[in-house]
Amino acid sequence: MVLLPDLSLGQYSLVYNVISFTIATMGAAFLFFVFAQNRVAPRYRMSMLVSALVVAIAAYHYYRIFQSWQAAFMMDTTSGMYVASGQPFNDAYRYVDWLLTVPLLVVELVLVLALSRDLQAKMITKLTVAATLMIILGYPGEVASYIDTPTRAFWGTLSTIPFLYILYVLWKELGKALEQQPPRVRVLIRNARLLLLATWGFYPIVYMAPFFGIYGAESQMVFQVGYSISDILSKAGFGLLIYVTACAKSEADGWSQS
Ligand SMILES: *C/C=C(C)/C=C/C=C(C)/C=C/C1=C(C)CCCC1(C)C
Repeated sequence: MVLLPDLSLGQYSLVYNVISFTIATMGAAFLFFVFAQNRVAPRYRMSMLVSALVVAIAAYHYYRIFQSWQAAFMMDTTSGMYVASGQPFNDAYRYVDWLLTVPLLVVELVLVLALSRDLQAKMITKLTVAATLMIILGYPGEVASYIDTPTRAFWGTLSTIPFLYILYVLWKELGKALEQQPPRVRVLIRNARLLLLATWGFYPIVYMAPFFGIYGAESQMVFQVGYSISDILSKAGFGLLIYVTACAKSEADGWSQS
């Protein structure tokens, strides 16, 4: 179990507010993706539904993380610091969330392309298996104490292998499929892919905080705030780009809402 460091009022509140903000963002994104569905052609609605699922799952887990954060600390009036209450802070919610949402995010991206059934099934299988492996392999390193950098490095390296494979599939194989898409859609998908690279690439950097000499209260800040911001961009932000892509594809198909 990871020992919780003492936090100043500012540190405790920063994480508290960022998690609270994340719940609100995910909830709002859920409503948006549900209600915006009829603005795209029926064949792209499944992709929007998956976007909605992703942010709904995240909103739930952030709510649980929020509760766990509140329970894990208490104000020590003599020192004026937030100290461990004795109840553990459950970091597993985050990884359970990723285990569900990361495969769904790649499904979202592949679905909006409306590829041939065969190609679609192949891409989804490869990407979801790799995404699942990436998260499972990262977990033992995440829950290792931040002092135990060799364990973190070992699992982090293993987890990076499927991560690189995902990038390979998205650039190499999806790149080929992109050539058959209308020009505007090609640009949008390239942007979605870049957003995916930028936001997903941020997770391993946050994970490595202890390697940059960030320990204790600071590492707790970096993990919680860093992962929350990444989650907002990679789930709600990415879903928004998928929505814009679905609109462009609907238009290219000659579909109009009415
Ligand atoms: C909504 C949540 C998302 C998109 C989470 C993505 C997470 C990753 C891309 C995590 C990757 C990791 C590595 C590549 C190595 C170190 C361990 C991880 C799990 C942080």
